[in-house]
Amino acid sequence: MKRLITVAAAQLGPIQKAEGRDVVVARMVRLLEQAHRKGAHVVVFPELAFTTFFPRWYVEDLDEADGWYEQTLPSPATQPLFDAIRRYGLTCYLGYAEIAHEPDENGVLRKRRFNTSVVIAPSGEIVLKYRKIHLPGHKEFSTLRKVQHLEKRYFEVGNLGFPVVRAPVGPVDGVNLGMLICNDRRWPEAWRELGLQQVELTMLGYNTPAVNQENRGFEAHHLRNFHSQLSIQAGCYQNATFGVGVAKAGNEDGFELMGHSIIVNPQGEIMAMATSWDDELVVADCNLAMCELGRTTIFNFAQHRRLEAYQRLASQTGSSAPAVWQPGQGEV
Ligand code: CDV
Repeated sequence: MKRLITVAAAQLGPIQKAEGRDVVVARMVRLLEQAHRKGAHVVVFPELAFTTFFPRWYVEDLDEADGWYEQTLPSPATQPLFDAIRRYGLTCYLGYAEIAHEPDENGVLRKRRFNTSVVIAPSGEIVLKYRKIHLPGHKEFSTLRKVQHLEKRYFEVGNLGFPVVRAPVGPVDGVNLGMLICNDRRWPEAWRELGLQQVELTMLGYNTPAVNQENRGFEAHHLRNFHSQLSIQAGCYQNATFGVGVAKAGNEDGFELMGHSIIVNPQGEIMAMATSWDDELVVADCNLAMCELGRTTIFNFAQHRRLEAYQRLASQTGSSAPAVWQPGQGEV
């Protein structure tokens, strides 16, 4: 039996450093209107959707950067977005920078900063929260880089694991919804955490520089998009889930972010793709029943996974060099 929902990737064009939330929220509301007109049930926005990709800018004192973060959701500035979600009866994925006043791992109450996403129900209620786990970049100003990537300065590692929830979406009573944020999409462990909870729709937003900024050797420009799509398509196929990867794209104060937002099916095929580096909505009809084939055959985890052979996965972080074989030694 078909379980059909219409999914929209709401790509955002660039947001300049000087631009305020009022301008961005109005653009997002326009995308929600379009999504409604096109019959979408769920809309996915990018990572850190309300601001420019601020981790490229160094600040000495993080308290001076509070303006990039949300202290409450909704706030007076973001309320129009929640009003539109309610008006159009949409489920929504939203990425934002979060300030939370909560105890740390030592039980000390303090101001904490996370790169966060939420699922918002058509009622405006927040259904599920995820805090980004794979934070790329560095903590201190780097003189080796042309462009800073200070996510490790601006955010703590997420402390909510990889949650999945079953919630109604449009005409379908229960859809297993999961989230990743940007760099997480490159890590198979993150997808597998969701796959082990039978995720059916994996939503993720990203801000990915259009060229590799690491400055450690040449990477051809087209590979940026290739690696992004490769990761999302493989994650969807290997975990029998639909996936929606949504960019913040374009030229932000002279720094380019790639676009190519995509909707992917559980076979790993791209169903729809953005073609601009601007605000753009792409839509696809997703039959969630398609998730069953992979989940019950080649990726039937209960039948085929071999935990006894995966010791390193949860006990070792960095790679280690293998034993060196010498001629005449025989089989190692
Ligand atoms: N915002 C990100 O997480 N960006 C990374 C870049 C730095 C590689 C990404 O994985 O797209």
